[in-house]
Amino acid sequence: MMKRLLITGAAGGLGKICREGMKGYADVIRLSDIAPMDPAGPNEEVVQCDLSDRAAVIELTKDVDGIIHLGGISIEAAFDDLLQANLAGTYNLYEGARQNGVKRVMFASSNHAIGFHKRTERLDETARLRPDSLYGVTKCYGEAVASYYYDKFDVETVSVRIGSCFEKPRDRRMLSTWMSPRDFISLMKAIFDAPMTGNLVMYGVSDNKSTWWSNEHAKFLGWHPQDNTEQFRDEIEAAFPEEDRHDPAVIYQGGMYAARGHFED
Ligand code: NAI
Ligand code: 15L
Repeated sequence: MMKRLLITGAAGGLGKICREGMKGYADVIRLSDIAPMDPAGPNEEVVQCDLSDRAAVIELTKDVDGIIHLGGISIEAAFDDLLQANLAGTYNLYEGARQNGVKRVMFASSNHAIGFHKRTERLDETARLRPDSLYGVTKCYGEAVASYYYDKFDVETVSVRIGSCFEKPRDRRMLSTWMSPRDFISLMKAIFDAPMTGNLVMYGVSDNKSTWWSNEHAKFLGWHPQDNTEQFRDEIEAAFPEEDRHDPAVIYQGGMYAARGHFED
């Protein structure tokens, strides 16, 4: 069993799911966020920390065996904000991992790293990076940092290009991109159970009938998603009008992220 697992972004949506779902997975779970969190329960440590503060992050990653890195800005935003939270934040995290000998990181990448691919394409890990937003660009950067820290320093990473991880799909697009919280947690466990991962890029998506992404190359993880969106299809199709296939938000996998103009204009 792992001694200490660090979860960044622990006050966020996925962070809360992880706090609950990973209970008992390690002797100690260290929870961190810039925002306040509920007080530590049994076998938990709570450390409030800004990922852009390098010295604090080096301290945060001490005596840690694995990291689930969820912290950062999770939507499109101004470059200067992304610069601190996602670019400096991810660099600091990997520096901490290297300096403190952390073996493996799960990096929460996003489908917005490849969001300018069309929905008619089926992608695997070899797909060309086609970010659909400044936010998506920061996820490409995170994947590149992970690659560098593996090749040069042996810090393993699984970069998971998460689709849409919420309780239920929220629109027609999410019938293809949805990942259930249950599948998210089983993937986190599979990532840290695996004897080795190297530097792996994969998609965080449930077993949806209409998926655009293939995880054939990641089968060695032994992860089998249990859920799919067919149970929600009738409800979603009744609630949202039929899509216009000429609409860029429908043409591209990133949806509105691809269709919107530049955030800073
Ligand atoms: P969220 O926005 O609910 O949580 C992110 C957390 O990071 C927040 O609690 C926030 O306070 C924290 N944070 C932001 N800046 C920080 C900083 N400078 N220092 C420390 N903590 C900071 O987002 P959510 O949905 O929980 O996503 C978690 C991760 O997964 C994010 O990296 C996001 O980009 C990624 N992701 C999530 C998807 C989803 O469907 N929920 C889809 C694709 C990627
Ligand atoms: C993401 O990367 C975001 O963090 C999340 O809020 C959703 O927008 C998701 O992608 C999505 O594409 O549905």
